[in-house]
This record gives sequence, structure tokens and C-alpha cells, in this order.
Amino acid sequence: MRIEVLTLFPEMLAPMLSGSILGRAVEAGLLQVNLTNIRDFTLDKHRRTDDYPFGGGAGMVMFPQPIADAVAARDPEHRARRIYLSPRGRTLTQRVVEELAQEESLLLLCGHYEGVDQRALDMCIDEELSIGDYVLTGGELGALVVIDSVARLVPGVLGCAESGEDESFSTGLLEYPQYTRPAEYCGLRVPEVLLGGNHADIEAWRREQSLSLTRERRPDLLKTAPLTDADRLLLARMDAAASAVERLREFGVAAERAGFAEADAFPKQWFQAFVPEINRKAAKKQCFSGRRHVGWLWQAFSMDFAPHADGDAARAALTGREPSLLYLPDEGVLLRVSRGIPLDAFSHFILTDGALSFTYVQPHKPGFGPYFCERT
Ligand code: 4HQ
Repeated sequence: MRIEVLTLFPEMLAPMLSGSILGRAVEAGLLQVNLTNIRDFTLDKHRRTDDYPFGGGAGMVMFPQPIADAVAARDPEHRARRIYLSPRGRTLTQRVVEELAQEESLLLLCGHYEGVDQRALDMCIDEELSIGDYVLTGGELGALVVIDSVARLVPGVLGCAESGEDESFSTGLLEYPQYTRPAEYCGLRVPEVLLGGNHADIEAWRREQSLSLTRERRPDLLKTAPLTDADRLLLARMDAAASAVERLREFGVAAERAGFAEADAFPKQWFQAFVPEINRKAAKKQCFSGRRHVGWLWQAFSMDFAPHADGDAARAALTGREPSLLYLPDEGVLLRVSRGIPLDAFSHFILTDGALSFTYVQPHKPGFGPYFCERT
């Protein structure tokens, strides 16, 4: 890839092009960047490159002549895609970067001050490109952004370990959080799943993180991201969790969604803790026959698989200050709540203390429960 940059301040770009990954790409010949000082082309006897705007107004406007001559000298056969960096242009996105990376050569024109004479653009430029809705002092930073983002898609620039694909914008989602050593820093631990080495679990955790971050911060990306049915199911569960959290907030209870791996493990864990050994075989058959265990809960109770405990002890444990786990079986959602929740918050739920010692179950069938029970 060849990139020609026309600017009044080539010294602004040089350091970026010699450092790190871009420097390596230039040295390896994968990327060729040529910096041209527009001032070298001025025919003005004082070497000026700009003047006051006709019609008045603030700032200076760059002459068309030095620009047109510089473009003609550097791209005489108009082989390059000629771009002017400007807030008026099409906004640069990864889509546009991918498109530019297909080109054999680019010419980037950087304006300074108030901009350039419109005739220079009309005569020489194919398109205008903006790097975002804000105003820079010149197009040089914009040109560097274009060079950097395009270069990393040129084969070989990143090396085979780090491909330009498989990151934020190529998956259409925001990237999951990354961690490295140490496993604990300032009391903050790396999520346990990443230390375990189970690659399927790690993939699932990362996908959940990506989906959840994107849902919170860039929901617009979900409209175009390639999503699987499993992704859509997770997103629906996140929506359900969010509305549950919102409902609880109205009751003055702080709540936080637990990860889906934990949520999915909860029914089994609960079952182990509260259904006595002697009842498990029969209870499993009755309660876990359905696809998502809907109804398994109240069955476990109504069929007396889990014994009813002293209601007062459980109530005390669950409405006190102990952080509790709230499981919503229909939604497949597990929440950590700051304290016990009001009994009429949901029609159908399990609330246990953090240690899974006591549980409170609100069955979804009227006429049953609520049930309290104690770990067996
Ligand atoms: N400028 N994206 C004004 C930009 C800009 C942007 C470049 C400021 C051109 C004359 N360039 N000059 N935003 O703000 O690319």
C-alpha cells in the first residue's frame, strides 16, 4: 500500500510513522508513506501558502496553486484515491477503513487553518473524509488516523498472531474485557473462569461479556452485528434481568445480574442444597423433565420433595441485611440483591441467602406456598 500525504507540517506525522507497528510495516516495505510539504510547491515570492478569505471572515485559506501542483507532481496519472480530511466528509468507520485497505494507493490532503480554497478540492479531490464530529486544527491527525487504521488491515502488518479480524468491529460487537498477570491486583481478582483453562467456558464468558457491553453501551451495533440464536437468547435474558433490576430499584433494593454460567448452574446447586438425598431421584424425574425446568421449583415443594422449614428463621435470614440470591426461573436470571425483597415483588421466584442456607420460594401457581426451607 502506498500513501502520499500532502501537508504544510510533515514533521507532525514523521514520528508516528517510524514508531511501533507502523514503523515496522514501513521498514518491511508493506507500507510506503511519502510526506510532501505543500510549501515546496508555492510559486509565491514570499513562499506563502495562504491568504485571507474573499468576502471576509476569520482565519486563513490555503491557495489552490501549491495544492494542485503538489497533487499533480505526486499523483500525475491519478492512480491514487485522493482524499481531503474534513469535518464535511463521510465519517470514517471500520467499513470505510476496510474499503480503503483494498486500494493500491491513497493520497491524503491535510488542510490547515480555516481550510483550503474550494477550487483545489473541485480540481483534485475524489472525496472528503471526516474522522469524527469535532474540529481539529488541521487534517494531519485525521491523516494519521486513516493511515493507522488502514495499515493494520494490510496483510503482514500485524503478524499472524494478531489478525485485523476477530476484534471489536469485525465481530460487530464491543470487545470483552482482557486480563493478564497478576491474578490478583490491589485485591481485585481476574474472573475465575479465565484462570481455569476450560476453553468452551472461556469462549462462552467472553461472548456474554461482549454482548452485555454492547447492549449497554452501543445498542445500535446489535442491529447489524451477526448474531446466533444463542446470542439472541442471552440478550433476551439480559433484557429480562434489566427489567427485574429496575423493578427491584422501585422497591429500594439494589440488584446486580450474576453471570449466565452461574445462573445456569443455580437450579442444580439449589437442588443439591435443599432436596434431601432420599428424594432426589424421584424429584429429578418429576422436576427436570421440562426443557428449561419451568415449574420444577414449585413441584419440588408441592410434592414435598423439599421439606418446609421454620418460616421465621428463613424469613429472618432473607429479609435481613444478608446479601441474597434471587432466581427467576422463567427468565433464567440470577440476581445478587442487597437484601431480602418484598414478597409481592415477583409472582414466581426463589430467594436464598448468599450461603444457600435458607430459601424462600414463591410458586407461580396460586394456592401454593410460599415455601421456606433450610439446607438439608
Ligand atoms: N479538520 N476529520 C479543519 C477536522 C477533521 C475532522 C481538518 C479541521 C481540516 C481545515 N479532519 N481542517 N474532523 O476537524 O478530519
